[in-house]
Parts: sequence; structure tokens; C-alpha cells
Amino acid sequence: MRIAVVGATGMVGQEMLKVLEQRNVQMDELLLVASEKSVGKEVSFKGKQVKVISMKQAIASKPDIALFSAGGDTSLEFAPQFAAVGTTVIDNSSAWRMDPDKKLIVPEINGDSLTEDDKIIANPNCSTIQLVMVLKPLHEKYSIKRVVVSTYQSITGTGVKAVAQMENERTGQKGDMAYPYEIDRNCIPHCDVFLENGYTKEEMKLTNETKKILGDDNVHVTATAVRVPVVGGHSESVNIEFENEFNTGDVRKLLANCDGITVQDMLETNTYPMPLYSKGKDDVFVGRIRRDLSQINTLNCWIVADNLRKGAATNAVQIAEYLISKKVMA
Ligand code: 2RA
Repeated sequence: MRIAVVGATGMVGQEMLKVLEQRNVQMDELLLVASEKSVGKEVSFKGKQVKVISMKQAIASKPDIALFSAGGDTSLEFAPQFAAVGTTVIDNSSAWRMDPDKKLIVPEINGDSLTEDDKIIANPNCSTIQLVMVLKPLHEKYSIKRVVVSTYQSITGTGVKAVAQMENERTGQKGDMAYPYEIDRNCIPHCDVFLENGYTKEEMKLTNETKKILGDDNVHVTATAVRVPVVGGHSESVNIEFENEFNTGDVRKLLANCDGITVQDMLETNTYPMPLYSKGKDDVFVGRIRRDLSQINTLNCWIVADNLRKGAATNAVQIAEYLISKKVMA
């Protein structure tokens, strides 16, 4: 089994290597690919130094799986070249997510839809993954009509430059500005770019990707995505209107029995999910589960997950594990 990580020196690429090591994914060879300027650099993996190679060299090596987190343009150009030599690509960019011929996969939800014909598989957006992990079991049991979600997204979702800006603001250092505004002590209602309809790309990803993963265009989703000076994970306040009535106790039990979900919902002990405590973990944490008193058949809850782990690297590696375990590869 030969696995490539494309974008190996980036924030998510580094997390992918950590997850591959922690989950002890069996492989005969690891190929690390990054920008031309990084070729020859050494990256530590399982206590050994692995040299970064060029995209061309990696394609020529015909890896079985290529985990991509190198931006949409790189993926659009090189994922098909890997696929052409028989590699199965799992891509973390938004390039392929809404392509009707590509699958958008959260293994716990729709991993079983994968076949050996899927040579380019899209990893959903981080804020989508944690949302649909909770929505899917609820949709199956109570049939969701509408979701209103407000996100509080970690600054790590923007990238290293934004994290550095926040840290510089805290220490009073001068440095590059990733945002035209102060990040620390602030909330910025602007994740990714604004579209004609007044929403940001991030907000429309939540709407469009959720529909695709649930396989139901009748699930209506509206979102507000906000950047907050927090590391460790994205948080989401979610209001869910169902077709059918529900019982909050049953909701808690249902979610607690789902792989990949941890319910943290005990008000008497102030137990609820928080990003500082989800950092480095792979589960999706849900709490503040309560009925919306203003509308029948409607639930409020609070969802937190590490956006670099289950929101990106771990979900991608879990797709690879699924492909390997189910021998879903040509
Ligand atoms: C963000 N989900 O948080 C996007 C990309 N990582 O900015």
C-alpha cells in the first residue's frame, strides 16, 4: 500500500500525517508532496525523516491513495493525473465537492456508497462534516424540514497567517495581516468570499453540501458563518425543524449511540462541548440539546469538533481506511 499526502507541509497536511501515524494506517511507502520550493525538505513521520518529492515524481510512483490538501487549483490540475495512473484521490479542497459525478463522503454517513470506480472522492468542508454527523441520524428518525445554523469558526480554518495575526495581536507584535480587522477580541461575520446572494461561500457550502450528503434536496438550510479568535475547533448553534415530533431524551440516546458522536449534555454539572476541549480529538461533540419553545417539532443544539481533525484530516483518513478495509480499490 503506497500512500501520498499532497500538501504535506500545510496545516491540514501535517494533521493528516499525525492521524495516519496515530491510527497506524498500514502502508509500505509514504510519499510526501508539497510545493516545488519544498522539494527535498525532510518531514518526520513515525520517527523517520521522509523527503518531500515533486508532484511529477509522486504521479510516476502510482500511489494507491493520494490524500490531497493543497487547494482547489492544484487539485483540479493534478487529481485527474493521479486518477489516470490508478490512484484513488481523497481531496480536501472544495474543487470536486459539488461535481455531480464525484462523491462527497463522511464515512459514517455514506461511506458505503463508494465503489472502485470512484477515483476522485471529495472530503466535505469542515463545518459541514460536524453538522451532518448530527443531522443524519436525526433526519432518518424524525425527517428534517429546515436547519438554521450559526457557526463560530476557529481561526485555524483560515490558515497559518491568520493564526499568526491573532497571536501577534495578543503579544503586541507587528506582522502580516490576514484580515483587514483585528481578529483577537473580535468576531468577523465573513468566512471565505461574499457571493451575489449576500451569503459567503462558507455559508453556501453548509447549505449545498448538507443537501448532497443527506441526499435530500428537501432539507432546507440557512447559515451564518462567523470567524472567532479560538483554536481547537468550530462550534455551531443549530436549530432543526422536523416533520415529526420528538422527545429530547430519545434524541440524546439516539446521538449517543452513533459512532463518532459524543454527547456532552449535563447542565447540573455545566457539561457541554467547547472547542478548547475538542482540540486534537476526532469525535463530534454535541450538547445544549433542548426543545425550541417557540415552534413545534423543533430542536436546538450545540455542535463542536476539531476542524483540522474530523473536519478535515481524520475524515479523509477514515475514507482511506474504508477503501482499504472494504478493498474498494481497483
Ligand atoms: C474555514 N471551512 O474554516 C473553511 C476552510 N477551512 O475557513
